[in-house]
Amino acid sequence: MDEQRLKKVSKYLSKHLRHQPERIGLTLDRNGWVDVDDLLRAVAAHGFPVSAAELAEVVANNDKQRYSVVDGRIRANQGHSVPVDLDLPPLEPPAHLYHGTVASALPSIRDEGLRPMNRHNVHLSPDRETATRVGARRGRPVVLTVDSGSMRAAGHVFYRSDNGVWLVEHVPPSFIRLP
Ligand code: HQG
Repeated sequence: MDEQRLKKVSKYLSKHLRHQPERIGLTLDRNGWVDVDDLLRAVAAHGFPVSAAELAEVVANNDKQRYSVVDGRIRANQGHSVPVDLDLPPLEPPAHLYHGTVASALPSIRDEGLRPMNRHNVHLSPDRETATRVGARRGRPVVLTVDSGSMRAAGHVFYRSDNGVWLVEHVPPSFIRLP
């Protein structure tokens, strides 16, 4: 499958496994899983046929490992806006994590800290390079350093998705180093 098709299928999957499953008649279970067969039937029925081989390739070759397949079921590893419980164990974060954003968000981040916005959690990156890529989706990237070690010590709970994205409910401004 070429890069372009890979990306297109991945975007289509993200849309329906994270945000709008009902749009193609899917119901995710409480942990975000759906049968692969049901998914393939649903996408075909809604005018976007994907073969089992293509799906396997997207899951295996996705640049961010966005999906997991276990026992014939598939889910998105992170990024949901629909209510799902990823059932991740709390994890000790490294001393610092990073968040990629853009300058226009800084005044409000300075006031209220980092908020999940439309997702369930604030997404943090383990390194600056990744955070730079995340920020660059919106314009010229600005990378914030988060004092995750101090946050943990203050009682904030961190999780890490199966594809290595760190998740936390909120980052208060006092734990953010602004540029
Ligand atoms: C900003 C992609 C104003 C925040 C990426 C970001 C990531 C605030 C935007 C994953 C704010 C939310 C998530 C505040 C946060 N005031 N703006 N208080 N708090 N923001 O897309 O972190 O490709 O929901 O800086 O790689 O950009 O989808 O979050 O700019 O891992 O797999 O509000 O999405 O992964 O945007 O990206 P998003 P994000 P996928």
